[in-house]
This record gives sequence, C-alpha cells and structure tokens, in this order.
Amino acid sequence: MKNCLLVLLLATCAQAATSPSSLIANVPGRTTVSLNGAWHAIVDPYDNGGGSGFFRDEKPRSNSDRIEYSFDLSPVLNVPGDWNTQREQLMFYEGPVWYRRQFIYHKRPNTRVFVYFGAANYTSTVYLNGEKLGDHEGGFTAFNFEATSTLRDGDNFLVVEVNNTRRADGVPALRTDWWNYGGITRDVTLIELPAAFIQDYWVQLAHGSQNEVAGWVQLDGAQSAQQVTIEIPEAHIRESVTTDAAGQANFHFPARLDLWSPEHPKLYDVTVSSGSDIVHDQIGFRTIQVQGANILLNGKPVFLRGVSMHEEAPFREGRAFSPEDAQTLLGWVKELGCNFVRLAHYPHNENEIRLADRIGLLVWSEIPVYWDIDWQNAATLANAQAQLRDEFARDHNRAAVILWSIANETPVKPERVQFLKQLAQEARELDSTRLVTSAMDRVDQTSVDVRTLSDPLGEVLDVLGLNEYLGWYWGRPEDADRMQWKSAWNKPIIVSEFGGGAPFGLHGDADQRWTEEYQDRLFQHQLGMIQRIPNLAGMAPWVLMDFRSPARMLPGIQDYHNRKGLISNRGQRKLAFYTLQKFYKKKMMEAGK
Ligand code: GCB
Repeated sequence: MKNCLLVLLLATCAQAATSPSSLIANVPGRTTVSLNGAWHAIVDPYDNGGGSGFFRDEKPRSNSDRIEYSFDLSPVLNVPGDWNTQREQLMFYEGPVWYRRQFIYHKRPNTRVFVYFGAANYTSTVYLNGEKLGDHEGGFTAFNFEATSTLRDGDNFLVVEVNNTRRADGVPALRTDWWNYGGITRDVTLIELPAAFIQDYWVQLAHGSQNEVAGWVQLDGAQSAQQVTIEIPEAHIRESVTTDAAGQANFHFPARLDLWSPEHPKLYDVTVSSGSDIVHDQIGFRTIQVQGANILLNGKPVFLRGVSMHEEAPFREGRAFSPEDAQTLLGWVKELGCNFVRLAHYPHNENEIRLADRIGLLVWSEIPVYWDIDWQNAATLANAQAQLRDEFARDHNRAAVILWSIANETPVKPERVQFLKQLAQEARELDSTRLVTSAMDRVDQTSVDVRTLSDPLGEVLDVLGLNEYLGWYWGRPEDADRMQWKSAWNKPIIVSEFGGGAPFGLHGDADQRWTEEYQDRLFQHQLGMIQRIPNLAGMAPWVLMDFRSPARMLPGIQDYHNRKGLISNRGQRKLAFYTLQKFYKKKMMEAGK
C-alpha cells in the first residue's frame, strides 16, 4: 500500500515531465534515408586514426603525397552487423574500427536532417564531411546528431570511429558472460524533419486509470506556442493542446479503450501532429501495478510465464538485428507458451520490442549494469543513468514493456546499493507507470534447506528478480525438492534465472553433466520447487537459445558458447524445451488462457 502511494505521488511528477533525452521519435512514417549496407572499414588496433585524421578521408593529391590509410582500398563491413562474425580475424578483436560511408544527398529547403544510429558498441565518434558531429557511449542505446548545416548538396561522407574496448569504468565493465560484439550493430538512418518538429511524445493511460489518457508532446525548434493535436480515430479521440515556451504540452483526456494484454494485443493507430509535422504510431494501452505479492495487469493478477534471451542471431552467429531475427526468436518464445520475455542484459533492438507489442509479450527490459562495475565513479553512474534515459526515450510508448531492470547480479556492498538507489529513483522519475526490478543472486542460507532473499537492494525495487542456479552452480537438481525459499519483503518475486548447460544432441545419464538429460532433470526439479516459492509472480529461465561467450571455453562442449539454451543456435529444441513448454501449457490451462 505504502508503495502504491509513493508510486502515485511520483506518477503525478513524471507525467508532467518533459522528454528526458534528445532522441528523436524514429517512428515508421518519418521521411528517412537508409545508410545501411557496405561501409569501408579500417581496423585500427593502435588507434592511429584520430591523430592521422581518418575522419577527413583524405586521398593523395600527387604522386609524392604520403597518406598512410585508405578507406577506398580497405574491405567493407556490413551495417548493421557486428564486425566479429563478418571477418574471421575479428572474432576476438577489441579496439577501434573506422567506418566510412559515402552517399549522395539532395538538400531540401526548410528541412532539418538528423543522422540516427540504432546502436553501436561501445563508444562512437561521428564525423560528417570531416566535421565532428558528436560522441556517444553505450553499446545498446540509440542516438542521433543534427547534420543539417554539415550536409552538402551532392556528395557526402560519414565517418564513424567505433571502439569496443572494455573499460573498468564502463557499463558494462570488464567482465560479462556474453560476447563483446563490436561495430555498428543496428540501422543507420538520415531522418528529414521540418524546422519545428515533434521530437517526442508519450501517449498512455493516466497512472492508475483505465479510462483516461495522459502524456506529453515535446517539440524541437518551435519559436512560439504551437498547437498540437493527438488523434486516436478508432476511439473517436481528437484533442488539441498548446505548447509552452519550452515547446512542451501536457494533456489529459477521457478515453474508452480496449485494453492491451498478451491474449489481446490491441494496438491503436495514434497520430500526433503539429504544424507541418505528423507522426503515426501504433500504441497499446494497459496498466501494470503491484499489489502485495501480485503483479496486476489491467487490474488483474498475472503470472509471468517467461524465458530470458540474449540478442543473439538464430542460425548464424553474431548480434541479431533484423525483423526476421526478431520473428524467429520471439516466435520460439511464443511456441514455449510464454506471455513474458526477459530481454537480458541490455536494451535490445526496437524490432523486438515492437514485435512484442504486436504479438502480445510482456517485456522485462534491462540496462547493462552487470556484475561488478565502478560503483564509486560519478561518471559511471552518469553513464548508467544516460543509458536508462535513452532506453526509456526509445520505448516509453510500448505497451509490452512493463519492467525496467536496473541491474543484474550485482555484489552486495554499500556503494552498490547507493548507486542502484539512484538508478531506481531515475527510473521512477522518468516513468511512474512501469515497475522497477533487478535480478539478484545473493541469498542467505537460513538453514540447510532454506534460503532467504534479503539483499538490501530489495527495499528499493517494486519486483524482486531472483537468479538461483540450484542444481548447476550449487547443490544437485534433487535438492530442489526440499528447498524452501523466503523473502525479506512482501513483494512479487520473479525467478529471473535458473538453468544448466547442454549442447544439443549430447545424450547420456541424467546425472551426467552437459547432457540434455541432465538439463531436463534440472528443469523438472526446478519447476516443482519454483511453484512453492512464496510471492512467486513469474519466471524467466536461462536461456532461450545458446549464445556466444568468451568465458565458456570447454572444448567439444562449449567452444566459446554458453550452452544453457533450451534451443541450440541452429534452432534445435532440447529436451528441457519440451518440459518447460508442457509446464507452461498447464499453467495456461489453469489460468483459463
Ligand atoms: C547468470 C548471469 C548470466 C549468465 C548465467 C550463466 O547468473 O546473469 O548472464 O550467462 O548466469 O550461464 O552462468
């Protein structure tokens, strides 16, 4: 109850807040020019390119000129795409790569142009026609820079230095259990906009209400107050508001809407217009709240039948990036009988989130505050906060997203709680309408067969994520039959990870590690135990599909892959896939879904 009140208070503040990021709502329907495709790329392990001015893309003007690089003579890398899986020598490469793309652009009057990157891992410096547009840090969030005055009519060239060197002060820091894929991993687009345009908007149900819509619109470049119109034709809604001096307008109006849910993923066409700018989006409306140990979707308790997944490409190696990748991965999630997916451990690409909206999957979205990071470093905190803001900026209109996860398996120590408290606060200031969570793995051994979740971070979360690997990293699978769980808080618990590794096709006894039989046995005992966890509101076992990891070296078994997938990276379902599927089908029947 106390929580609800707090959330309600914050709700009022958040709904009056302006857009927190300069990210442009890159919605379908905007006029865009794709810069995807082949980019010439120079691999620069000693980082010579900055000093040598690679961003100028110079060519020798005479026979005696000394220019010690050439984009024209360098091989190409495909964008979007990680570099690691495009060239064998780059599989383990960590360092700078310089990308160059030439393109022809015809300038248009009264048009502003932004260059938009879906993501590039980990730092990026962007230059257009030899001039720097800006820098970005963070491997999984979108960013854009204005290019209007730097663009030329005719030939242009864009140079991007992308560097995936791991950093002790980075987010994530030096150690992860996933591949450090480098490169421009998501789409690159030029977005054309009028002089004054709709930078961002938030259209959603007012906090705690199922029949009022509330939100804001943020204009960029407006010289005076402007009228903004929000339309939801199917619901007979047409509302106009006027922006203030900062180009912002809040709105609040009654609405009768068919609510979005996994069983009924209803999306409405929503139009926001102002002056000559208009955006078309498809938006679902639903509420998500916590009441005691329950998660309520549209006011009713929901059990989250989920699975965790990485953004790893099915059937080929590397980062997933295409709508087809998303279809395959989320298709498997559906096939398992899930209504929920944990997109670990960083913001996934927008294709996945939009598809989840369309097919009805509730989403746990996470920033890569993973294991140990530089908790006492103010710049690291600022970086994590910026990643959270950028994640929110891109996805806040998506009904599918219900949980912001601020961290995964972070060590219990005071400076970490301090850091994460500030992130939780940031998440709530940005968005009071969703729930804040984190996956935690530190539990107390209360007695031989009792474990208690008492990580002090639990205090600041709405929903507790529990990563427990009973039967894999500790104990035997059968120990689950006796194990009891307690929690220091009366809050919903999601078992956010458990699992065990088995390469597809390795068969043997059920007590032989690495066999599909062992993995399956582990799942069978886990599923019995999990249902006895008090306050259980959902689960997301580890993991949908095998994925690459530099930390998994065992030859013949892992070969640099984490094999805890229920499906191999060639799409083969393992025994445990069917066990989980059967369990979820039963849960669905019980819930009458
Ligand atoms: C975890 C981590 C996840 C790892 C997994 C494992 O607890 O959250 O990133 O990949 O365990 O397989 O050990």
